[in-house]
Amino acid sequence: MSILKIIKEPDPILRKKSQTVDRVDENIQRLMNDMLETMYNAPGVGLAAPQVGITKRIIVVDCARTDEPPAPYKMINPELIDTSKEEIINEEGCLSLPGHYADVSRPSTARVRYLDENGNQQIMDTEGLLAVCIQHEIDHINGILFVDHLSSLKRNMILKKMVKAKKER
Ligand code: GNR
Ligand code: NI
Repeated sequence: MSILKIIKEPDPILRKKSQTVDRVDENIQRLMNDMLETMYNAPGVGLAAPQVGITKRIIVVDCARTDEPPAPYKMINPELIDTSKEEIINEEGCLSLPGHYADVSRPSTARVRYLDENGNQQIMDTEGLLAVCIQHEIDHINGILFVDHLSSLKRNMILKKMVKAKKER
């Protein structure tokens, strides 16, 4: 396993729409294991393939609390097939926008369909932080960042700070 480099804003890769995976092979399985290791090392509760420079529709999440056993999920071609009308507001952060946090409103429950690491279709009903996190990761594979859900004033303030931070690194 290896820890991958996490791409930060501004980088055009983060704005690309990721490609559907048509075959789940050993390379995809290795990538997902590396993504989980990279996510735990960061640390974070989710990671999408474009954040490590690979524009494929792959996400990993683990939203277990620290007092619970690990609950990693590897999801290929994840799709939201149903979301609640009711929304919840959660403070979000992103490993590609380090140091920036803001309240985001999203559907409070989501039904997600995906392929697991063996290429088998799964359907999972999610709520709470897991539902939020999966929606945040599916946004990434569509080239969307959590700041896109904010007012343009708040979004531009964060994006400008990221441009300035890049010049200083
Ligand atoms: O680590 C993360 N925490 C988080 C908190 C609230 C909502 C979403 C997230 S995902 C984020 C890691 C990340 O950037 N994933 O793409
Ligand atoms: Ni993110």
